[in-house]
Amino acid sequence: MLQTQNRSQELDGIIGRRILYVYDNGWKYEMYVKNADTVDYRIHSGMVGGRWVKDQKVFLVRIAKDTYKISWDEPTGTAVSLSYNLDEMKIHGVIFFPRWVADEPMETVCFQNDHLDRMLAHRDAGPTYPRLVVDEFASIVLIQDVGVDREDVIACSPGQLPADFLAGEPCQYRQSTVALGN
Ligand code: FER
Repeated sequence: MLQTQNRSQELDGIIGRRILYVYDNGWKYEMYVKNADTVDYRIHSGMVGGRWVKDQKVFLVRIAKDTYKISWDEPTGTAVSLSYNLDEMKIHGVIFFPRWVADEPMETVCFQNDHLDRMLAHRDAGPTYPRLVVDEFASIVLIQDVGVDREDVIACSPGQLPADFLAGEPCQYRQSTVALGN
């Protein structure tokens, strides 16, 4: 019990946050840290732009003050490890794509929750190797404290969002100089 309490206090600074960021390679991602072991996310642009996922189980740890690491393995076989420095508004991400995703990225562009069997079949069919490793820094555009366990934070595909998505939304930290854009 005490352990659970300590852990949730330790993660207070990231749980319940919506974080929007742009990788240095131009890929734009949105993460919602729903609770201590669950995320929802949406990929606005990049190799698998349009892909979105709810209730992905993850490992979430605090590394240092305002700095957290989130890691997980996707049903597609893609493995992800992300370090969030919320003070400096910077992220470093490593994405390990299996070969089949690198060859056919559009196969993963969907609301994954509705296609889990297809993703698992692809993962098992491969090919897995050689993997495509994407190692990139990202700049955080926005951090918003929206609260835990909400289903309406990530609730549609990026393509279905209104043009003024998040325009004028309050930001927990200082506003980044990176434009939200589209
Ligand atoms: C991220 C990098 C990769 C991220 C999610 C992924 C929400 C997922 C990739 C995939 O499954 O294709 O920063 O944040």
